Amino acid sequence: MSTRFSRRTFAQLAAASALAPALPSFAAKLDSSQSSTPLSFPKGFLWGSATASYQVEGAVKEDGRGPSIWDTFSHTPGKTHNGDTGDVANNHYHLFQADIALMKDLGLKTYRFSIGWPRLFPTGSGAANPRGIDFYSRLVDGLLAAGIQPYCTLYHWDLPQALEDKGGWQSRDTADHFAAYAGYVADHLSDRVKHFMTFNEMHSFIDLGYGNGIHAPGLKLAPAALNQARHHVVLAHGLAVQAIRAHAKPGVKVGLAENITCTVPVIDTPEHVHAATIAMREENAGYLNVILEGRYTDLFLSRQGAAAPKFTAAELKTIASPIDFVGINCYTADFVRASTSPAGYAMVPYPESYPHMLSPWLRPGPEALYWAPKIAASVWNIKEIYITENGASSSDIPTAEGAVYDTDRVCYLRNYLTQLHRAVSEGVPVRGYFVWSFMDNYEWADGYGTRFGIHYVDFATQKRTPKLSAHYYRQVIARNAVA
Ligand code: PNW
Repeated sequence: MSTRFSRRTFAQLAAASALAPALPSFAAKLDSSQSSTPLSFPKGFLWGSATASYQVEGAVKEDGRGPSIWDTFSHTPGKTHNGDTGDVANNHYHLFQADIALMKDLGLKTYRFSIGWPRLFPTGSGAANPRGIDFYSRLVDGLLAAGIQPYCTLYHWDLPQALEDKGGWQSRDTADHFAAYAGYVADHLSDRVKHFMTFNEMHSFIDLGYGNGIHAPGLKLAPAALNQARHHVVLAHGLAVQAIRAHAKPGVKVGLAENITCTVPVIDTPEHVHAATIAMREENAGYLNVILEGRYTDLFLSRQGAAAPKFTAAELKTIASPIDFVGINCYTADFVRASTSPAGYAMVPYPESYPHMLSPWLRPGPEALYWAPKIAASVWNIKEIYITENGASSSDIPTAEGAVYDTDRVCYLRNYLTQLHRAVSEGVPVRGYFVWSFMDNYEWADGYGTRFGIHYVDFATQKRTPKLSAHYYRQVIARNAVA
């Protein structure tokens, strides 16, 4: 018999100790009609959910839409799981009214969607296709009628193929075309949409699409070319911010949604917290830091060496055009420790035994939702933050009755929201949270095999079913508290 664990029950142990008399009264205090003390969020906290155009819309050849790099990439043999494409996806293009009804039923306060650039400009520039904006206009009207605030992303990875054919993000011209497209959207939607995000996850689509080639357009650029493409994207962001301001109705807010490196001190001590603070700037130097500070850090430039991007002072000024809010997409924690190296910090690799969700890269680190917004707000003096994505992939096998008990996703969300609550209670200016995703959808190169939704989608019938996590999130929204 193990010496560490006694076979005696807790009750026997308690009875043999001074605890015994206290037990009945302790039990009596538990009131099963009530939940625990609520971890409440401030009044008006925006509970939302997010999707992206190519991941849910389908209807890729309808109403004059031009092809995007994801149409090309997904139709190239061997690039995606099972050869899955977004041709049909969730057929949200046709089912959006029913999806809005489902959002309303859940109690969503806000919905983050993205606009498919090739619907509006089939070849990326030139004459607009009016049927393109018409779809998003109807989507926005439907959301507003349901009492749901639209948060609109302009670029969630579906670059018009015609622009890629001319160099894509390797070409400076693409930045100008993006700004023209952004201005057009502001012209047509800013009477009803009050929050625009230029890009979703520059870091992901540059590194995965142009760096290691596992996403569209599937290129593996050398470091100098990769840095230049990245520079064109941050420049496109700045130009688009200016174009939106020039075309939008007053009061419209502009920001972006970036999967920053979410630095978390390995231990909550001043030296490691300091290291995580330095790392926040340096690990995000090519993206959020240059956008918010208007300069590439010395360490970034020296780390890139001869491969550093070529830029002008005027470009840096454009890149740093003031924005109103920052969206943080947060899935994992990036652990940081203090170091005596010149950088002053070191990233801590994940041990092999670290658990992950269905996606191997998705290793839960709930403290990221405490530290990342807190450190970002202090480093860059940000006044308005949204968690524009947070969520998890789960195996999501329906029971015979069709229920999906995604308890792992519920635990993930509860743990992250508890940490977010901690940040908000300390006054970190997080104004809203968007769970990724509202429903299972086309998970890029992982196709339909990887599910992130809080609604289960049967892709053969397009039936949507709330998972346990949707019921959970409904409680969070209704109580405005961690449930
Ligand atoms: C984000 N990684 O992508 C995107 O914004 C969504 O479109 C996507 O569906 C969601 O997260 C879930 O993956 C990421 O490898 C893709 O670290 C890959 C990574 C991170 C984010």
